[in-house]
Amino acid sequence: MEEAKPVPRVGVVVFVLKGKSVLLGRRRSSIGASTFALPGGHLEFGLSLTHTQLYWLNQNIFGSLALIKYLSGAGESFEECGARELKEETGLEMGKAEYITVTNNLFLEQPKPAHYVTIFLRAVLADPDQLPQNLEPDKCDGWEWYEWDKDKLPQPLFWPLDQMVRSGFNPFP
Ligand code: 8DG
Ligand code: MG
Ligand code: MG
Repeated sequence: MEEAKPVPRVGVVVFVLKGKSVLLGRRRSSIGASTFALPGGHLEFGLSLTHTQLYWLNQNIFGSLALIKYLSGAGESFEECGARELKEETGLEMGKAEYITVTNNLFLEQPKPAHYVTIFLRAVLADPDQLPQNLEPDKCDGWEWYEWDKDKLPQPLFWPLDQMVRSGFNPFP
């Protein structure tokens, strides 16, 4: 069988802000292994229906996007994705969140090269006292708060994040 051609994917990652600090974890995943990165993951179509069923719904309920989303689970928003990934990876409940920037990253150093358009959100916690847990220990060594100061951030940072720090980017409003 012919090998499928790679396509870009969408990542959604979250600067969880607490005081002067952000939440970082050392990755175990193949992309960026052993570097410190933000919580986050892939934007999902979230489809519990087949394409045919989804098309039928769209034709028959007069294109009400809210109702189609409700019935099928399709079409995750950036904020829904960020909140879901944060919860899956750390157990934390995301509070108020907003989009801050997007980057276009090519990861060629992998046996399976990847291309990600990465959406960055900033968010606060729903409950500022809630503690992060390492819920995916196969993908991350653990989560800690690190002060946003280029001399105090842990090293090495995941390179997309490292590039942002070097460019003087600041996730705080
Ligand atoms: P999932 O199965 O839970 O959906 O995916 P994941 O295993 O949690 O995905 P991920 O690798 O953590 O995130 C998806 C991609 O987003 C990652 O491979 C590359 C891109 N990405 C960046 N910067 C960052 C970052 O700081 N943190 C994370 N987690 N991903 C990032 O470009
Ligand atoms: Mg994930
Ligand atoms: Mg992840």
